Amino acid sequence: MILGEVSGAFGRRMLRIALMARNVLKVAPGLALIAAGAAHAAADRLAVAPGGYTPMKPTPGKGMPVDGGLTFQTQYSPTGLEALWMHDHIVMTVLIATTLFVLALLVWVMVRYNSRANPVPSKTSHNTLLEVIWTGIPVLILLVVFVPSMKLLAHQFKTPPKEALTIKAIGNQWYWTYAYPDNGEFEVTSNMLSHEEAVKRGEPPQLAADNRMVVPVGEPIRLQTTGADVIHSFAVPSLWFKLDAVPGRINEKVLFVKEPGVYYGQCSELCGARHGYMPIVVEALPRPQYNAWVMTHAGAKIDGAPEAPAAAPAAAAAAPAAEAASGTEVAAAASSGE
Ligand SMILES: [Cu+2]
Repeated sequence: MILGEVSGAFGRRMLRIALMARNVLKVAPGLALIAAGAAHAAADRLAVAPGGYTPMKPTPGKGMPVDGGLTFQTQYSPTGLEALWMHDHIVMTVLIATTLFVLALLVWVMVRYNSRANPVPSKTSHNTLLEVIWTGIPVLILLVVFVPSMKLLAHQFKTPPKEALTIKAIGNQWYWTYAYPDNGEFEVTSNMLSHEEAVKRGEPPQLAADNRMVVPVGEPIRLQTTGADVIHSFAVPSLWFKLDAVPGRINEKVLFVKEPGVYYGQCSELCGARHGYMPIVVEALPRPQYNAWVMTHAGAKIDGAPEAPAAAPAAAAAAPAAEAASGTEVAAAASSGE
């Protein structure tokens, strides 16, 4: 009897182990695919597109304000889409419904209880049920707004992953500099284009800059901001990004651009006489094109150190571009890898 129970339990355990093993085997090809995908992504990250870099032409109406625009710009980042959804579906719904309800109550009171229609007013001063309702419903409305807004806040300030590319935006009176510590520490100075020059290049006047902040598309970027003199603010409406650039400290937030394009913004903290003339231009490019742009700078490196061991095959492809741009490190890595 006891032996039978023991062997029954043993049998069940063996069956469970067998099932687990089957599940592991089922998952294994998936894991292999994920690993292959990761390796592919790592190789992509180091690929360099041939043909160097030509500034991308902006798409009219994309990443920039439009004439007669009433609401937010179309969003091109995950947090932007989430925020826009919250604005359109939650905040606006609550706002419109509340406004209409209060308007209806006002109209009802004015028509039904004016002195002509209701010459003898009621002396009622308390109604427990009504008071519970008009306290309870606003509390529920606040909860409905609170939950998604806290979620959005948390998503906006999520810590960037360890392998994220770091870019630093530095506000100066009155221009921006962009530093690329993971790409060989070069810096780009970005000044506003004159009205004529912007029009000539097919860009929106007062928003166009001579040098853009070029970023890779479809990956989280650790964007840090700081100020060189006074407080500035790095803001790009279509990417749902606004972060103060404060002297003596670094602020940090994830920038994620969902599709290639040119996105315009402006300094958004009153910073002095030419505050209105320090636009921000973010150009998001696929990795190989981004890497090609990186390689046009002296001393450029394709990526930070963590990727170095896997760099050989992609770096070999990168070598011609690297030599052209005198980026010796990648070329050296390529020749040592052969
Ligand atoms: Cu400023």
